[in-house]
Amino acid sequence: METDWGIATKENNMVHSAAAYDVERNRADFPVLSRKVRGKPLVYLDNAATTQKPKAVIDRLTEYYTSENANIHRGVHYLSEVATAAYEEARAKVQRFLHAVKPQEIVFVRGTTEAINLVANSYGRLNVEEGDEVILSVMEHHSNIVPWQILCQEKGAQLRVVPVADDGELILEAYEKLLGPRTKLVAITHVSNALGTINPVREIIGLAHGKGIPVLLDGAQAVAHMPVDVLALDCDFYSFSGHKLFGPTGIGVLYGKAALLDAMLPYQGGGDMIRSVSFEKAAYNDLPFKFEAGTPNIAGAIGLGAAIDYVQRIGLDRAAAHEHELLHYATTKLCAVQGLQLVGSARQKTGILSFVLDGLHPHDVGTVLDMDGVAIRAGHHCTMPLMERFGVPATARASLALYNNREDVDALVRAIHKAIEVLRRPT
Ligand code: C6P
Repeated sequence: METDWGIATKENNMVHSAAAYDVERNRADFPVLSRKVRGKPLVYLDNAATTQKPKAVIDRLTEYYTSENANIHRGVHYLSEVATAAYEEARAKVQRFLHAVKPQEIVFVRGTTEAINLVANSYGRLNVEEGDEVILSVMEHHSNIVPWQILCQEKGAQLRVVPVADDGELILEAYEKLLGPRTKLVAITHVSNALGTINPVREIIGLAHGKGIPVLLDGAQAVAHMPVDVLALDCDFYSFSGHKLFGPTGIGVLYGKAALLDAMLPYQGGGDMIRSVSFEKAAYNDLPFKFEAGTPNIAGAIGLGAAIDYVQRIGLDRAAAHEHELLHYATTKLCAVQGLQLVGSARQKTGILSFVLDGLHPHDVGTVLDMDGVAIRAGHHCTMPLMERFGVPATARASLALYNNREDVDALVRAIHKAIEVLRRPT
């Protein structure tokens, strides 16, 4: 079953049992959630920045370094074979997770940022020329702005930007008008990290493909919160970071359609991405190795595979339903706080609650919340153009994950009341 919002529920993402969603059991899987911070129980609501890691992932990393560590694709010895098999199995897990056609379409990178830089430097350099255009939206993370800006400056091309309505939804009519004969690529976030808006990516892709334009989706804020099916979406590139999916830092994924990746030149040169080298020339390796120069983050990829196993056991569709219910609960509670304004109220949202409090700086709010063990993020969230659009320098942002519960939200609201009292107290 698929929705207009690009959310697919397929067998692969439903390997969990039909038992009721047990958030307390999920919490117990994450060791850090039982620690105290500043003498208070940790209330972790900074999941859009990075998620915590379940014991299954931590154990897999320990197991790898304890008994499997070796370099891959190179050695003739036993450990190298074991490590290579584990690394490639992780790639196959990502392929199944995203519903990609084949593992060759999965390139391991450091994270979303590197994935987008790869596309901008390789696909972009080859296909964007003077006078061409790349379409982004106002709600993009800097990682999906700056690489395109650098490319456009180098080529004499232009960025065209899809506006956002007051509720945080993209203005699709404006997007449609921007698509033109000079558009070489559309690069749009699947889910906004600062607003929580789930963009209508199926429609966005359909409109672009209608004019023969490829689409890159930034899935950094999507993959931990909904099943994603790149085949059903028919997107051309999809990127995400392992650390936002309960996996390790320093590992991420670029999905690309094989035909596009095949036609692209390497992004970086080095070991593993070549077939042969002389001082005159190099012949490049097959996909996906052509894009994986140097020793990769082997442990990271294997840890990401364990994270994927973990979320599939939980069931992303069930996690999404839980987070949606919690978002509704939190929205109602936050809206009842006097002087609090939510930024971003799209009809389709993940569990991101960006807010400002009358007369208080979000950084001060974040600092006071931290004194109560409540971890949120305050700042521009690497979306400065979006902050400008909403006329705020920054917001405070609480972001939910599959292990958050109503007690977390209650603690957040209590801490906000306290922050208001402390920060408004005359000195
Ligand atoms: N957003 C946040 O607190 P990296 O750093 O490469 O893993 O991910 C970059 C990135 C790209 N796109 C989106 C939509 C993102 O949310 C992020 C990371 C974090 O919102 C850190 S700024």
